[in-house]
Amino acid sequence: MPKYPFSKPLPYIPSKDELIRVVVSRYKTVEAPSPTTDPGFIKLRRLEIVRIKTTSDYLIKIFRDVAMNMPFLDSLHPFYRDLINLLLDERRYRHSLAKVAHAPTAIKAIERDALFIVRTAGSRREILKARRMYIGRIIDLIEDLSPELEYLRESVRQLKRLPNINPELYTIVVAGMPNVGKSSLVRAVSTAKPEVADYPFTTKQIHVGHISLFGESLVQIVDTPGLLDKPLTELSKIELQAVLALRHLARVIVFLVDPTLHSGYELERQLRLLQDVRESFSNVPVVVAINKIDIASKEQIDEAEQRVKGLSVDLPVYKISCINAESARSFIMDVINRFIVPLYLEKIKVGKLV
Ligand SMILES: Nc1nc2c(ncn2[C@@H]2O[C@H](COP(=O)(O)OP(=O)(O)OP(=O)(O)O)[C@@H](O)[C@H]2O)c(=O)[nH]1
Ligand SMILES: [Mg+2]
Repeated sequence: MPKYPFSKPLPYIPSKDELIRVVVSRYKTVEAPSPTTDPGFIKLRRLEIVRIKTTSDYLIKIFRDVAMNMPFLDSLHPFYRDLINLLLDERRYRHSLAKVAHAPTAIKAIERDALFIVRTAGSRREILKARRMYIGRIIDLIEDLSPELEYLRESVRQLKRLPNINPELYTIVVAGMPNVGKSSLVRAVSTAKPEVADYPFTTKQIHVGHISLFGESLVQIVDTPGLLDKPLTELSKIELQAVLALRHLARVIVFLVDPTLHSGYELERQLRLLQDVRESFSNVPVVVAINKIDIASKEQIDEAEQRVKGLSVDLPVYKISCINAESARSFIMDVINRFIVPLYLEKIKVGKLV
């Protein structure tokens, strides 16, 4: 599976010091063979021209690679745009990239000036003066780019923290208080062992399982331990925004309720979280599943169902048991048929991609 959201690996960005070191040492080691009969001055001129061109080409390639291979933020999925907004200062990122992208033009100008002096030089001294001027201006240029290079280096470090989730798949997000059965649900319904992805701003990892639909892995189910299992007001502002980025991914949210007291949370508390999630993800349909019906009493199940229905009559409510894989799967297939298949058919009808 490729690393989302980038289509190619993030480039390596050298620091200012690395660049200066490499430029100086490479400059000295470039050689330009010339006939032994040539006078020393001619040899020096030929060598100097090759050194200047080689050094410029080397730097230009580095800066072009950075400019072309750093992600173009506008083309990323809104889920990733939201997370990147929290991780980076977009304006500064764009400015840094623009400055690096412009560097090859400035290098070419320095090269042109230096080559002119070398070609018209009448003495060894003039050539050495051109060398000092060329290297001096190149180092100034690198020094001048230093804050931008540093910022891009930092950006790469941050961008590597983005979770590896495919936003092109239809996503079911699972929420509910701790211990209500979220992981059991994901395990029961997804084909392979869920993949684990780090989630920015938390020490938490999310688990992503895949579900086949029409013979293709079109659906993913995301378990969010530690994120959508406590009152959202307890999250820091930045954590909350990171969690809310999930609304760009989620086509439906499955909210699990434990009607027994096994999970250790009163119904009241679970329903408050449900309300929280519904408000925060107001553009995403929420489905409630009363879990653990294998051990819950009829009274507990009825009470939970009535209380959920009391919140909103049109909230779909299921009764399931996640330790029974059949029950979990038929529940998820129902959710998929109801909320995802119509989107898929619509997509096929208009012939566009997700
Ligand atoms: N009897 C019964 N036990 C269940 C059911 N679903 C989950 N459990 C049990 O409940 C406990 C918690 O389940 P998990 O799937 O780990 O719950 P979770 O919501 O992922 O918990 P956190 O990751 O801690 O938030 C485990 O011991 C499960 O075996 C169910 O339908 N019936
Ligand atoms: Mg879990």
